[in-house]
Amino acid sequence: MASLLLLVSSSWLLFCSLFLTPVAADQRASYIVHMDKSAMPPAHSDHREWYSTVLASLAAAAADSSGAASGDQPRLVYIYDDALHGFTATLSASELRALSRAPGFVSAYPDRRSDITHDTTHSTEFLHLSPFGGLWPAAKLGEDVIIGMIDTGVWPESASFDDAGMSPVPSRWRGTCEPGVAFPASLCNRKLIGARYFNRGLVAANPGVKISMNSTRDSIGHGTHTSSTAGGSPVPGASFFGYGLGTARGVAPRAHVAMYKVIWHEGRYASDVLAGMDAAIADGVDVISISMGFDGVPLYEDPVAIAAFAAMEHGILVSASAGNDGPRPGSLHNGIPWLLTVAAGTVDRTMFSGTVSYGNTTLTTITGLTNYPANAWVVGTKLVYDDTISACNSSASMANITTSIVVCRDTGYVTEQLNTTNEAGVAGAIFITDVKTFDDTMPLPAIFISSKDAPALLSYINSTMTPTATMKFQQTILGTRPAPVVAVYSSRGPSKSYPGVLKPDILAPGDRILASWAPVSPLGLIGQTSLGSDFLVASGTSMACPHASGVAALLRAAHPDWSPAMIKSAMMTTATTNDNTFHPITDAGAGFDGNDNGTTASPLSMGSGQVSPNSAMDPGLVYDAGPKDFVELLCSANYTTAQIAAITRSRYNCSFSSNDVNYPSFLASFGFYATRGEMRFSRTVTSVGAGPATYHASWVSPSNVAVAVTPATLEFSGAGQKVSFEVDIKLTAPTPGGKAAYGAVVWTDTSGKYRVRTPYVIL
Ligand SMILES: *[C@@H]1O[C@H](CO)[C@@H](O)[C@H](O)[C@H]1NC(C)=O
Ligand SMILES: *[C@@H]1O[C@H](CO)[C@@H](O)[C@H](O)[C@H]1NC(C)=O
Ligand SMILES: *[C@@H]1O[C@H](CO)[C@@H](O)[C@H](O)[C@H]1NC(C)=O
Ligand SMILES: *[C@@H]1O[C@H](CO)[C@@H](O)[C@H](O)[C@H]1NC(C)=O
Ligand SMILES: *[C@@H]1O[C@H](CO)[C@@H](O)[C@H](O)[C@H]1NC(C)=O
Ligand SMILES: *[C@@H]1O[C@H](CO)[C@@H](O)[C@H](O)[C@H]1NC(C)=O
Ligand SMILES: *[C@@H]1O[C@H](CO)[C@@H](O)[C@H](O)[C@H]1NC(C)=O
Ligand SMILES: *[C@@H]1O[C@H](CO)[C@@H](O)[C@H](O)[C@H]1NC(C)=O
Ligand SMILES: CC(=O)N[C@H]1CO[C@H](CO)[C@@H](O)[C@@H]1O
Repeated sequence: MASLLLLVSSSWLLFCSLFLTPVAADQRASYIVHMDKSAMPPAHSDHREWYSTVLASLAAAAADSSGAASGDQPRLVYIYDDALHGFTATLSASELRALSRAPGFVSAYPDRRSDITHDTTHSTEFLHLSPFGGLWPAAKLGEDVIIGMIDTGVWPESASFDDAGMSPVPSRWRGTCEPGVAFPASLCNRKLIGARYFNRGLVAANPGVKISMNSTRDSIGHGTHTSSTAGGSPVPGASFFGYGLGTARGVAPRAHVAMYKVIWHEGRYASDVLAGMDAAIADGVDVISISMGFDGVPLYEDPVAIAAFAAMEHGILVSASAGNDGPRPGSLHNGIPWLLTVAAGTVDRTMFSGTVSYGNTTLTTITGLTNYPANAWVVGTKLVYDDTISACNSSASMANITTSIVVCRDTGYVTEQLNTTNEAGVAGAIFITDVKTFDDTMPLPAIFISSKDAPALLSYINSTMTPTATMKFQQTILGTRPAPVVAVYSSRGPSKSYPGVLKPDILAPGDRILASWAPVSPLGLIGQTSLGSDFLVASGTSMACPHASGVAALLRAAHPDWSPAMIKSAMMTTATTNDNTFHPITDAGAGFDGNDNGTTASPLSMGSGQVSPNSAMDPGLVYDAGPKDFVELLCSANYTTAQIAAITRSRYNCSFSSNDVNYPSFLASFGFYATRGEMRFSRTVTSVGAGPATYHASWVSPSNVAVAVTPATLEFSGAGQKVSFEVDIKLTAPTPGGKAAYGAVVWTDTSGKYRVRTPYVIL
């Protein structure tokens, strides 16, 4: 159902998730209960006492009605007050019925367990972050900003959490360093300023469960990776077994980090996620980064949506991963209008390269894919290619060539073939295969070469009695073009939970990202020897999200007065839509994606484009929106009063409703195979540039779409001024193949300094 948004093959993680028996229907189960705090009877001193009293009265009422002596009481698991008003408690069916009649009750639903499945040294440079100009110096590298991570915990000894040179813990910080197993409070410092863990929901649903690491210590690695990506200190000489060697640093290297561990080897529960986010809000974080999501839940039962609404009200920007279920359209989660939804793209570094050099008088060198974890060379070694052994599926057939490099054809079972060649004990293996990424271990020196490079090698082997080759490993190649490319696995819009807003919002580096890891699980293998590493290269929207969170933290430092929506708008309207070849960003999943023609990435895969931190610092105009605007959005969605109250924590009578929130993008839905349609959007922009300015509208549209912007010129006398306009988007003819049409509306100022771009999609 939900997943950790990291793609690492199971053999690298040795990760096992326990499947625990569900609670039988007649027993108590955990429920998340929303209460209307304004309805608290005045007799109670505070909400805690009120909730306890309500629960105690339930036990009595249920015991009376069943006539049974009740030894077993309903139990409070959590009391929430910042992310939502309410609690998690273990209730029987009759207690739940009694509770639903209690004054102040809003709604209740069972706690959700989601099975955890598996679905940077260089990335800061790729984002053009530089100590000499732009957002890094303007934001003092994120000084004084606090990033709250909702994740699997942290490995506090990692060099990324060294606090040398960090400013003191801000006095407004209300968080703690909660002691636990293998995690004394002394492990927090000026970098890692908070560490808390939440598993009471997990334990309540599975009485007697043994928690393998009952503390904030990360025994998975995911949280260590995401938190060091967002706000890790610089670590010179970082690499993953020699690959990607360089200085690893977070996007906001001077920001403080606080970890809220809510994901466990033993499972993940909505009640624990809510508790972690509730605490982050209360503790005073500035940005929340959450690299996971809940699939297929409505907004009013989605813990991320509920807590993110409260976070927005507290001025906290929430950045969340889109998911790794792409390129299927509509595969995205966290498609929540009031947070930033992040898709994953590649960076300009080919991480795992090796070379094969061969020839007699003239040497040919070809580059291939490898992750063999050693700085090894296999020099001048005999090459063997033979039809009888090239399937590389029998170690016996290779018995006589153990001092040679064997050339294998990909039979569709590369992992097994690698295993077989390793078992055979050959000196090395060259695989002819067009696979583009490989996350399993390579236990022997092996390189994948493309079918394009293979014929020359094979004819060389055929041309001489003693063909030889030299293989080199740990080659990291920079300047890969094109980059970024939207990763195949990155989940696509539209959003299922709120289809009226264009999602995802933005693209950030997520593919092959090097960052700190918990050195607990074996990550590499040479022969039969398992190797650990302090760093890991991982891919997924899990890795993209903390890049965006780090940029948001830098913007928070540079513009302390901006609302979360302003920060988000600045990131979106300045995002770049071209790659490093100056052509439109392409989509590795295009072709699979019914919404795309050819290879250009659509806004449904990359949102507004690749985040561009230095431009986001000074966007010219922003689209602001606050809690009231999103309440009007909820009012337009036909939710019940209780459903809206579960998100907003107060009852609104929805006298105003609008599905047209002031969002920096547009989504018009006319239905599949629509031949015509027209939609009007109202928007208000706020000038954040210095002095007077004049902006002119322009747009980019396919031939079957007509766009009109009224007025087409906006005048601003100075910073802070707001001006409104309307955008009419009209479909004049069907889009071929029932696909989505897309384009953009752009405001350009007369000085030529600002370009404020908002994409649109017609579905
Ligand atoms: C985990 O540690 C906390 C704090 O020491 C303790 O209260 C709790 O009972 C522990 N939980 C489990 C499942 O061992
Ligand atoms: C190995 O592959 C070859 C060619 O695909 C096949 O004929 C043979 O049966 C396979 N042998 C084993 C042991 O799987
Ligand atoms: C290996 O070499 C031995 C001795 O020359 C020979 O008998 C045997 O058939 C060879 N095995 C293979 C698999 O080629
Ligand atoms: C690899 O080979 C070993 C024996 O050497 C075997 O136990 C293991 O199951 C094999 N793994 C795969 C993925 O084939
Ligand atoms: C190897 O050379 C022979 C004879 O020159 C030729 O018939 C055969 O096709 C060649 N094989 C490859 C794989 O190039
Ligand atoms: C050496 O390589 C050249 C060029 O690839 C080729 O023409 C020639 O036949 C090769 N000679 C031998 C002895 O393999
Ligand atoms: C809400 O309900 C009204 C009336 O039933 C309907 O016309 C409208 O399409 C619904 N809106 C949504 C977003 O479902
Ligand atoms: C509901 O909206 C109406 C009209 O705006 C207002 O007069 C009334 O006070 C509101 N009721 C509540 C309970 O907020
Ligand atoms: C890959 C793909 O679908 N390409 C199509 C894009 O649209 C043009 C014009 O409609 C077609 O000719 C291509 O085949």
